[in-house]
Amino acid sequence: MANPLFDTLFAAHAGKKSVFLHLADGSTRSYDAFLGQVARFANALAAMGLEPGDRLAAQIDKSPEALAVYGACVQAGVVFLPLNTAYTAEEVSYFVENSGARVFLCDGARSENLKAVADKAGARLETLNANGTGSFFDLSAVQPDHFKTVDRDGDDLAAFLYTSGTTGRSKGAMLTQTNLLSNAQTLAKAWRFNSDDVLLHALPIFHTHGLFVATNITLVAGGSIIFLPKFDLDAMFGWMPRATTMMGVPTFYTRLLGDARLTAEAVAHMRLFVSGSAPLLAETHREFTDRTGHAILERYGMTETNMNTSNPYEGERLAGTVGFPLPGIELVITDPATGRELPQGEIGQIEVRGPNVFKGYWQMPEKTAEELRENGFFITGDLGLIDDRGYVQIVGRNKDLIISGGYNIYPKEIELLLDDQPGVLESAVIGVPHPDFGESVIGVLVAKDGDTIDSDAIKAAIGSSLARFKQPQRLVVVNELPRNAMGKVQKAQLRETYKGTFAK
Ligand code: MCA
Ligand code: AMP
Repeated sequence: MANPLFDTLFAAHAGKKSVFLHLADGSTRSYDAFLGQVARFANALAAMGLEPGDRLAAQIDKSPEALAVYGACVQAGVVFLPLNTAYTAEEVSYFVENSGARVFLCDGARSENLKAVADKAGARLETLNANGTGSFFDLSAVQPDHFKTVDRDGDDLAAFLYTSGTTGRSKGAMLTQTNLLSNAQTLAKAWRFNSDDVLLHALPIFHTHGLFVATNITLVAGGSIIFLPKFDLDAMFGWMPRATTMMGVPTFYTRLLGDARLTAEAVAHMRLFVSGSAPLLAETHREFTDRTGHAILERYGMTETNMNTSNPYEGERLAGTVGFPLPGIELVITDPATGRELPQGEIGQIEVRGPNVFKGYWQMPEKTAEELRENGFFITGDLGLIDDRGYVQIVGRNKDLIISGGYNIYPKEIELLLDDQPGVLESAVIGVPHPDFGESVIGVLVAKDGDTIDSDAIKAAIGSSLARFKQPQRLVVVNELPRNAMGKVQKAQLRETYKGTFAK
């Protein structure tokens, strides 16, 4: 037996003195030092009594140690559950409880606030701070830097990533070792990653993009990462001359384009720019090529599937498309009503099948059955077509979802909160174009008969429950919501009405 994910991504680099991480302060972390930290953390997990298959939830800032927690979970066979650092205690509480996490790692500054969350869920609370210190680090400091890797099968779970649903209730997507490993290997090959690559990494590491796509690919290739705490234009331009590749959400690209420092000379050392997590406007793609000579490579993925399609490394990277299905991954367009496959060129729902597709939603067999067909095809909820050259185009969504700056926001979750506010009869939450975030959130409210709505009071009230990035940028009060003959709220009409709200 072995542990395919750990053996390939981590153990393969044992003893290497070469740089794995370049840090913002100019220091570096070698592969060897990083793996020592991983092993000490894995020993600490075992010392706490965690067993293979147990879950560890982590709401911690981006740091080399945070990345080492991921490695330690893989080595110890523990299922890693990273959480957005913007989530409120109320939001986190659901994930920790629902996953049955035995350990919950948080930042020391938030531990007082989150103690009740851990206690309620029966999880052990430990801290890990952005500078690498904390009670979990202390536990690990006395541990040896060798750990006997726990045997795992490709079908065993490696991570849970929560993704919201149209009902407003988040679902834990169960990702196996094979899901993560197959995708990392496929992408490393497709995008020609090698040990000389230096990836400019400014994404958060609690989502698929920053953790699995960016980090796992670099680990497969044995390259190095410029590991920045967050996206910051000065840091990006400062480090760019030392990087060979960058991955980002469309907001990264529009922000780079908005800065006069983006020139062909500034990116002369780069061989590849990748974009994903949200639609990249064709206009952004073209402007970037005009300014730098680089055609951004756009790809398409999901939490449940990792990456499904990619524009070609060699060959035309077509603006407004997400390229071709990756090797080993099937993609079909089907009729949403019948599930039957549609001819090339017709718009329908996108379904995918392959080793990248997750195992199902944690303890939600009905939800899993609704989206994951018995024949292995996953219904993505995205609408698209395959053009006459085989390029996949995403034309819309069959699910009520807003993507703001690469973060997914499910209107239902916000509507449920708004509907509970004083004076509110009902609400509709929509996404409208935003020059920086791609889309931004607007809440449309209807008052109860004879009541008035205090928008400021509502904004303040929902602030403690809802992560900042999900909060409506604007609340508007209307007499009634537009409905069709069936009584369904016409969100398309609302989006049309408010589309100019954030125009440049
Ligand atoms: C921050 N804020 C936001 C967002 N981010 N508001 C709306 N949408 C956002 N995405 C708010 C904060 O709450 C704060 O509000 C203010 O903006 C400044 O916060 P700061 O942290 O300084 O923000 P920023 O540096 O401007 O961040 C914008 C960002 C960041 C760089 C675009 O959101 C980001 O790194 N996004 C990447 C997300 C990502 O990795 N997605 C991948 C998902 P206030 O001032 O009011 O307090 S994985 C996925 O989707 C699939 C699998 C795939 O295909 O990859
Ligand atoms: P998540 O559930 O956070 O993994 O978000 C996945 C969703 O992001 C997909 O279902 C798409 O709607 C969207 N997405 C990801 N990449 C792209 C892309 N390149 N173009 C358009 N939408 C994308």
